[in-house]
Amino acid sequence: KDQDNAKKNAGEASVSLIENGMTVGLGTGSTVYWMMRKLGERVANGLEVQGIPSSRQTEAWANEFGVPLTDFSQVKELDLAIDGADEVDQQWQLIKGGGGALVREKIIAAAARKFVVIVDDSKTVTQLGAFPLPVEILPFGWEMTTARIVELGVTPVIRRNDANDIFVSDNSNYIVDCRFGSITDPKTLHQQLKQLTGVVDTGLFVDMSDKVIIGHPDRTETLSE
Ligand code: DER
Repeated sequence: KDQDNAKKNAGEASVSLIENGMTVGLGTGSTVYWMMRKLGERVANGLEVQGIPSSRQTEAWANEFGVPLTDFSQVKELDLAIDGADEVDQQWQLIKGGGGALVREKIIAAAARKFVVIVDDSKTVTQLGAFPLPVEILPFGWEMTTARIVELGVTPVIRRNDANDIFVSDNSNYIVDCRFGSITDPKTLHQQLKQLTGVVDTGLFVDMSDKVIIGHPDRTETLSE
């Protein structure tokens, strides 16, 4: 319950950053759910905004809550992107991808002038890596790609859904979760992974966060440059 309130506080606080006429990147996850719900209320009260969703789930919430949508054929850049994270360290480096949407989330974050991270207070860490790092890989030859990742000193675990079938992302790819334990140099590790044949992208969002909103059960804390 406390964590729900913390997520709700962070999600709702972020909506005050959205100004009339903005195009906004819409992240994915249960914290984003609260942002979408609040944004829908503001749209109902007259706010003009257009969003680009980072997942089918977020697209469904946009339709449910009445948030108008657009796409990258219509906008040159996003004024703002708002998204959750699985871990945030003290340099605001992120691990994302718990919700399986990291590839589109990173495209959206990279397209935004400002990238705002909304987390409950359980996500802040001194060092990244306790959360298994999601890495999206192509299905073709995934066993070979996984073998290449093993050479970085970790055993990737192919993500499966509740029916124990291999999880398939919105991009029709697979995800492996990599338990590095602690990640002292996220920039280098991302580059080492990203360059491997078969790897699409990683859940390391390095030097991308412009603002972090931390939700507590009874308040929010905003960190910005
Ligand atoms: O998958 C993602 O990157 C999501 O943003 C996710 O990590 C955050 O999930 P939560 O808001 O449901 O905790």
